Amino acid sequence: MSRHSIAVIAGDGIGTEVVPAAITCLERIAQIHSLNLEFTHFDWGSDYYLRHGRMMPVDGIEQLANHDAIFLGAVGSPEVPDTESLWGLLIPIRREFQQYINLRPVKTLDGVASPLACKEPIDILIVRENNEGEYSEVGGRMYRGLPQESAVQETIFTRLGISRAARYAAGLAASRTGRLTSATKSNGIIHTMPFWDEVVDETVRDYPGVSVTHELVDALAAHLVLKPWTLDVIVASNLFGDILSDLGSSVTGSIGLAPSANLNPEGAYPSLFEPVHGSAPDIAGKGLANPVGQIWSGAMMLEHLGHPGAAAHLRAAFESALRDGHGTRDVGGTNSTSEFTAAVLTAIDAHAVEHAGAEAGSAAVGASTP
Ligand code: GGG
Repeated sequence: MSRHSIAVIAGDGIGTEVVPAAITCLERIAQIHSLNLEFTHFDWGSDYYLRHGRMMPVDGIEQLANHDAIFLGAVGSPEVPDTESLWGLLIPIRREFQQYINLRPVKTLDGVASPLACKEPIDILIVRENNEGEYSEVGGRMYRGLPQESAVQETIFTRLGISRAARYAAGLAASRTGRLTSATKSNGIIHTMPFWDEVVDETVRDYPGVSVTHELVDALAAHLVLKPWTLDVIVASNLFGDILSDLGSSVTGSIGLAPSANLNPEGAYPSLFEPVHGSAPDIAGKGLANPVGQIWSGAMMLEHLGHPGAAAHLRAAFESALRDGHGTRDVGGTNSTSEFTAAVLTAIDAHAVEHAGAEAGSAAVGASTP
């Protein structure tokens, strides 16, 4: 029996609702596929901050380092400054564990209506650079409260950071259609973005079957809304990737559906799996949250841990629950979080025979989408 220790940080708001829902599904999948998933829960997040003045303990990173993967819900609370909730937990984890790829699939699912008039299927992989770029603590504030108050925020791009994101994205593109789109803004951002373009081009030259198109991020945002089905793999900086993936998931029906994997592709450190959505304080505690993004992130985690058959089984289950009309309110349905989770559990059992023992291979770590 394969054993994996998984650190769980449900975090804030709806994270505390969708994480237990997803773990129930993962436990059922583990039973069927003879996996031993050991979940260790950490009560870190905004409530912890209000009690201790920090989002996680001083030795939080060391505590997480002993696990095979990290399963995160959401961070963010109206009672805690956003800079604290993000820079006190998620960003240090991404950086300390060199999770330099944030893989964010964007895909239409049967049973979920897209707001777009044209119903062509969408199947995009967004590769977001996850360790540098616009997310930088370099800078500062001067003359607070005075008329000359000013703020400087430096954007940091390195050859290493750009090339490893481009290499990962090109590898994915090579295993799919060979089409890679790079998000740029080299007409306006005149130092970092031409550098980004050059390093992407140099890197992609090593992949003869891959052609890269540079699209200005504003035009690419419009492209995602007007003709998303013509896009395949997108590589983008930290900020551009974050914005494009929220937009992309909304185009497929709801940000509540969107999963993500924060990957250390070398496996030297644990990778982290989380839905793209945040803590959604407006609906927290009401049983309205859509657990698909969290469950799908769980499937990406299973795939990363070397269990593509179990991952495919879990994806098939939530897909079939959606197809059968069991949606939460954000996708036009009437299910509560627990009703939808019950429908996924039923579908897991219904698909057990066809998926049990089928550990079919996949092309890239965490890349497979339903
Ligand atoms: N699901 C994790 C979460 O709560 N994310 C909120 C957020 O603001 N993330 C920013 C980011 O991914 O950079």
